[in-house]
Amino acid sequence: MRPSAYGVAALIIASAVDAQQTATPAPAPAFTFEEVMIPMRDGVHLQTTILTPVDQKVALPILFRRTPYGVPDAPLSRVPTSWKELARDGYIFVIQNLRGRFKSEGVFKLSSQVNLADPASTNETTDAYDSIDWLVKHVRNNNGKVGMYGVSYDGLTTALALLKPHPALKAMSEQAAPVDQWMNDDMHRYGALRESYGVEYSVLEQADKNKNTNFEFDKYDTYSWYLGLGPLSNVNANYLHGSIPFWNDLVAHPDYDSFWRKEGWINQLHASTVPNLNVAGFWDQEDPWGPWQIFRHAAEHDPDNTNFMVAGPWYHGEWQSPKGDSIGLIPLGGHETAREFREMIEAPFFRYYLHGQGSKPTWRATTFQSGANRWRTYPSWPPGESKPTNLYLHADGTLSFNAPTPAKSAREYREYFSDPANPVPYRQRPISPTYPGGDWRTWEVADQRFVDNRPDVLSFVSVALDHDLTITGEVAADIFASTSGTDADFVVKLIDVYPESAQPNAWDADAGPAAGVYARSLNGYELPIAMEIRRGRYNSSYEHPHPLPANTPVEWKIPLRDHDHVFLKGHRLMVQVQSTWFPVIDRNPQRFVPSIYQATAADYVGATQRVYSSPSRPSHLVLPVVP
Ligand code: PG9
Repeated sequence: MRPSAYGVAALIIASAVDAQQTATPAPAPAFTFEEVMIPMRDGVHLQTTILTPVDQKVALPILFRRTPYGVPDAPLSRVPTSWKELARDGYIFVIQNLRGRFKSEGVFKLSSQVNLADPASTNETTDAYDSIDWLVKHVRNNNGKVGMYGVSYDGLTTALALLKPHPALKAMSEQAAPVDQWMNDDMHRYGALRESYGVEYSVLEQADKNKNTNFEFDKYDTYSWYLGLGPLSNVNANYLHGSIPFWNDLVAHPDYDSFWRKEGWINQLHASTVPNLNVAGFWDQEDPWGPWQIFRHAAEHDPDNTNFMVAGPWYHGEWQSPKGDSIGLIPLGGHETAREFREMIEAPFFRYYLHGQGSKPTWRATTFQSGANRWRTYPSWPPGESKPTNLYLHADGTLSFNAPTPAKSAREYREYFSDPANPVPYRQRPISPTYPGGDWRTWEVADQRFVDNRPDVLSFVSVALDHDLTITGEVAADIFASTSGTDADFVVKLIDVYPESAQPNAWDADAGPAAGVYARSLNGYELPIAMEIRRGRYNSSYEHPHPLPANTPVEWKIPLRDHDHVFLKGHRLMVQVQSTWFPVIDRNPQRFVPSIYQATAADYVGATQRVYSSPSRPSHLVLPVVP
């Protein structure tokens, strides 16, 4: 990782900020600095930095973060932005490198496996336990209460402590933690490989113990690089040569087998074991799913109401950035959502549980509702008043709340030719490398007009809304589709289309900084609200992939996650359907093969895809509409 404040994806924001702080010598450190090697139960020592406020007068709680990205190794010159609100209350900040990273001993496996039945095993749950035990006994002037927090990997190591928490762990905030890397989040979407992320992240963390390593591309446009790479087997054959253990695991386990079931640590969580503030971004390009699963699993047994959910209009980790006043081009009504989150929600949460001041949240979920641009609190999630409402795709390219009728359905489907040799880019080319960052962070809000005219993307559009339409809760797609091949992917996007006028519109004046990938105006902007992919081989079983029957319509159920958005009056709804999303998702060969990692170039074939719309095959989205 390079020490640019928000460079290497937001995943490493806090660590990046820490590293940046260490770049200049500290004339007057805000914290005293101490580095220790904390022993684990198996004798491995973990490199840990302890930062104590220089003006500490009373015993303070510890805020503990565990990271693979590197800890500050010199005094900080000032309080990092993301800590400011917390630091006002007074904490001893402790940051630890995971085993096998930087000066920490042991091996970094990039694994979430936790086997509590094996007393001899060590994992992120036992390392958190052992570290907390050591900290409360050895850190001077601590008050015996520990909080854990962190974004993404640091959120994962936080959340894994839920499985066997140390008694001194009194509160935590997992933020964007993945929970099952085959089902969703960083590495796959329901078994469809996140190719560019999988390659680049595995290299980032496993190429060199002592640093974060950016994969060296020989061209800027990674779309063209991954296309030139050809079949996935070439990743190892031509570049990694088996040197990256996590990539080797991905390749060895294409299906949802016992390896991935063990990686899916969430299956062991059925209760709220520690007060937890789960945090998710609605436009998180890495881990949008995990926090909602942790929230739901912990809610299975939560008699003391200690399990909370916060979600906002954020890319991965944006809630720890200075402001969060826009997402891409889209302004957020003058709100600084990131600062507001930290001030109004995160700091009071830890203040209550670790300092015993203030009061417990009375809500179960708080969101920043996009479109309306306001904070909302809910006593339950999804809120009871949301009604699942079908939004139908029609064969004439329209979208409406009316089901297809026999009369209207003279034409029963729309079709396109999906060509793996010319896949639909997931964002506008050139597609820069994932790391060290850039437009990767905001691609999920990019104006989808960049694919509007592709013959292999179907768009369905509604009339302009005559009233605001609020969706709060889970969105899903239920598509009837066929392929002329024997395997296929379908990507579904729900889009908010801004009104168009020849004049600059009201939003343009205060639009956020325009990254190169965006159109310059919000006139007609096509803002994705929800996007997801399903891979046909896993339609009937995740464990045992099956070929699709060629030229036969089948039902595709595609979960599109939780959302809270208002489509404003005058806007239109759009749904786009396509079968490639490259290179964030690897190309489906479209001819069934036992493992896509073993596919040859000849296995990648074009196929005709049909999306049906008829009374018996009514492709639709299910929207949680608030009346
Ligand atoms: N999304 C990154 C990650 C988390 C956990 C496992 C693998 C990758 C991150 O931002 O840390």
